Amino acid sequence: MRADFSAWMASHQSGFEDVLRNLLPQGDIAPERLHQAMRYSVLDGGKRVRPLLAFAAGELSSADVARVNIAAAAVELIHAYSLVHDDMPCMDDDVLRRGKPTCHVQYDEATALLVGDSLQSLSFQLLSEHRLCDDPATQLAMIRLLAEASGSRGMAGGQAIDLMSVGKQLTLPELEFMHIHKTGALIRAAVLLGAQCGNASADQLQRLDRFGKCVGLAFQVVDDVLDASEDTATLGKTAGKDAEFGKPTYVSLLGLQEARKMAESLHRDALEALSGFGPEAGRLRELADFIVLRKF
Ligand code: GRG
Repeated sequence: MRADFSAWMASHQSGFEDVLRNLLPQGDIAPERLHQAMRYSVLDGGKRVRPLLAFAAGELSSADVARVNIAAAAVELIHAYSLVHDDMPCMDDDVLRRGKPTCHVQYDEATALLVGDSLQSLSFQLLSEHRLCDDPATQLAMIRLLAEASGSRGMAGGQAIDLMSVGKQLTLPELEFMHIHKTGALIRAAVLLGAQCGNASADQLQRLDRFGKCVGLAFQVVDDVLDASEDTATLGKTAGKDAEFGKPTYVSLLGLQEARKMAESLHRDALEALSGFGPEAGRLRELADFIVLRKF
C-alpha cells in the first residue's frame, strides 16, 4: 500500500469518525440507553470501506465533501444496523464484532433490535434533511437507490437467502446472487452515491456501477477467504464461523486457492471498469487493491 494512500485513508477515517459523532444522537439525550447503544455500535471501529468508496467516487466527480459526508454516513449507518442485527441470536448469534462484545451482549437483545431500526431510520432522515446535490430529482433517486440496496431486493434479501442456505449446497450462480445482494448492493450504492454528490455523467455512473458490482463481490469473496484463513484476533470477529455453521461460501464451493483466484479476477474486472478514467479515479483503484489485499 502506498504511503500516500495510507495517509488519505487515515485522514478520511478520522474525519469521518467526527462526522458520525456529530450526526448520531448524543448519549445523554433520552432515551439515553438506546442512544448510547447506537453510538457503541457505530463509533470506534470498522474499516469504513463503504464511506471510503463514497469519498473516492466523490473525488472523481468533484463533489463537495460536506455532501459526501452525509451520503457516506447514510451508507455506514445502514451497514452498522445490518451488523447489529446479523449478530443477534436469531441470525448469526455472535458475541464479537469489531473487537468488542456485540451490541446485544453489551446491552440486550431488545436494545439491539431497536438500535438497528433506529440506525436505519436515521440513515434516511439524513438523506432527506441535507442537500446532497443540486438537482432535487437526483437527490430523490439517491434516496431510492439506498432504499433498494438495503431492502428485500438488496442487502436484506441477500441475508434472507443466506439464512435459508445454511447446510445447503448452492451452485456458483446461486452463491453469486446471494452475495451480490447481501454484501455487494450496499458497496455499489456507496460508490454511486458518492459520485452522484458531484457531477458524474450518466456514462461515468454506468462505469462506476460496473466497478461497484465487481468490487462488491470481490469484497465478499475475500471475506470468505479471510473467514477460513485468518484468526479471530486479526479479524476482530469470530473466525471460521462459515465452516462451523455449514454456510455455502466461495471457499466451501471452490476451495481456498480458487476462491483467491476469483477475487483476483474480480479485482481485474473492477480496474478494467475504471479504464476510461484518468488519475481522478486513482483512489478508487487503490481502494480496489485494498479490498482484495486486506488481511482483516
Ligand atoms: C441483518 C438485514 C441484515 C443484513 C445483514 C451485512 C450483513 C447482512 C451481514 C454481516 C455478516 C457478514 C460477515 C457479511 C459479509 C461481509 C460483510 C458485510 C462483512 C463486514 O463488513 P466489513 O468487513 O466490516 O466492512 P467493518 O467492521 O470493517 O465495517
